[in-house]
Amino acid sequence: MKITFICPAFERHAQAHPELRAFVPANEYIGPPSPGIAAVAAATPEGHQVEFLDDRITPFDLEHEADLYAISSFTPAATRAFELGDALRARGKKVVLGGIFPSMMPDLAAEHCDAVVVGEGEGVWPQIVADAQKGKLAPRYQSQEPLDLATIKRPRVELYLDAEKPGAPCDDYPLQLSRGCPLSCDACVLPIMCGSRIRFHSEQNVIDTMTVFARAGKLLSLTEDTSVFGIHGARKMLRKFLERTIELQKQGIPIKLSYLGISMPMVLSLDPTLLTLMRQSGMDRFYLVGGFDPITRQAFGTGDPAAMEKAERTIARCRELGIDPYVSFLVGNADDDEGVFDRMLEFCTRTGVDLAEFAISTPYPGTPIWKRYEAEGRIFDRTWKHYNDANVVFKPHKMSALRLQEGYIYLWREFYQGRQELRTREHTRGTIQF
Ligand code: B12
Ligand code: SF4
Repeated sequence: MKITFICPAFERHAQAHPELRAFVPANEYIGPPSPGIAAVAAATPEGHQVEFLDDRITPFDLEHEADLYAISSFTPAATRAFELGDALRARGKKVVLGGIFPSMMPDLAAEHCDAVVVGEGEGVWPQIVADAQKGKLAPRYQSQEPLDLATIKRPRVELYLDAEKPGAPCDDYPLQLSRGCPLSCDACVLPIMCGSRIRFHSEQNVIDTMTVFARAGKLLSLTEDTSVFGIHGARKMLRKFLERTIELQKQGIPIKLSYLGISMPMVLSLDPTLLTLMRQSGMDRFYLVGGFDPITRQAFGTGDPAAMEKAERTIARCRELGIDPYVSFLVGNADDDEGVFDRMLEFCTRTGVDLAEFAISTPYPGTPIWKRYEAEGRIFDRTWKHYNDANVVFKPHKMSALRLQEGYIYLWREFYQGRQELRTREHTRGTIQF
């Protein structure tokens, strides 16, 4: 069979609000496709032709020919995923939908495909391919338990490299060390999607994946804050990973690491030897998330002095370590009143943060916050493409939806209007997830 994986288009900040382009002097981010596609493609049994099409880069041709379409979708991409599913099925094509959104909303997804995959795909994919070949797809597939990641094949990331548009490559790719998280932050889907135990990829798979990207000259980022947790052996694994990376770099493999994603207060708990290793591996940026954890929610939401002091220390600590803080601020949390916007801007001025992005709190389906807002009748917009952190889809607690939407634009404008020097920076240093 010919199997075509598709990453459907969705809107980033600048695409959702083109007016931002007038005052944000940063390069627009060309993000990677969902990491799930390469992971599932690797589990395809021998004897099938696999291709990957990135609808974000080149709009999918609705006359395309294949035997089976495998569409991956997180929430912002669900609108387009459903459009593609409907159009392909109207031509009699077989469509499988998987990813975070179909996993959280399987009944809705089922209306737009022949089979929905709930949860991790690698374990069920060989069966799906076999069933599709026999013309007997089941309506739903779900692994019975979390996968042992040590047993899976390395992701077929070459598919991503082949799909890059000449002259407009993806800015970076995430490198995953593990899946799962024992915490349950109210806005996060990860523990629900991947379970509460941190499970690790095999060292060999991580190294091999990293090497493929490195040889293609790609920047890699570590996007999971779980990497620095002092439980389940995660921090030990991160340390080992950094040591191996440094060794490989010494052997001449051109590995380029860009950032580690982490909740702001966690920076304060990291020990200096780990941070030294990070620097030695070339990683020189933290993607600091503010407004997701209770401390920074309080700092920006209520202006609580003790919480604010902690948030400020986070930035000071990054500076001491020579690691650039790039802050992703989340607004629209329950404590946020109209003062939140200026509190964030003043924080940036006081601490000298010169790279930031601003996102609107979004109740993603399946998360605790989604369930709470549903019960409270706060959710007024179910157009999934609006669930991209750039639109208000719920009734906020302490201001109107309109005020929150305006405040988000105000933050981007006010923050960047005095920072036009960003335009002169080298491409990577002047690119944000915008
Ligand atoms: C890595 C990551 C990124 C990376 C890569 C993004 C990407 N292209 O997916 C970066 C840092 C670039 C990023 C950015 C953004 N992200 Co992000 N990101 C994550 C993160 C940390 C992990 C996701 C992941 O890699 N999972 C592991 C892979 C293997 O799992 P998976 O893709 O789900 O695939 C598995 C299954 O779903 C299934 N599967 C998937 N597809 C298919 C298809 C088929 C056919 C089958 C059979 C199975 C299957 O099998 C796979 C393997 O088991 C999550 C946070 C979290 N805590 O979950 C957020 C998350 C996915 N991001 C999110 C968002 C909103 C964004 C942004 C849109 C934010 C913004 N406004 O800019 C941007 C988009 C940028 C872009 N791509 O251009 C949201 C999505 C919300 C939701 N519930 O749908 C999340 C959940 C964070 C959150 N807010 O809670 N992100
Ligand atoms: S945000 Fe991070 S710490 Fe919180 S539940 Fe998600 S993965 Fe775990």
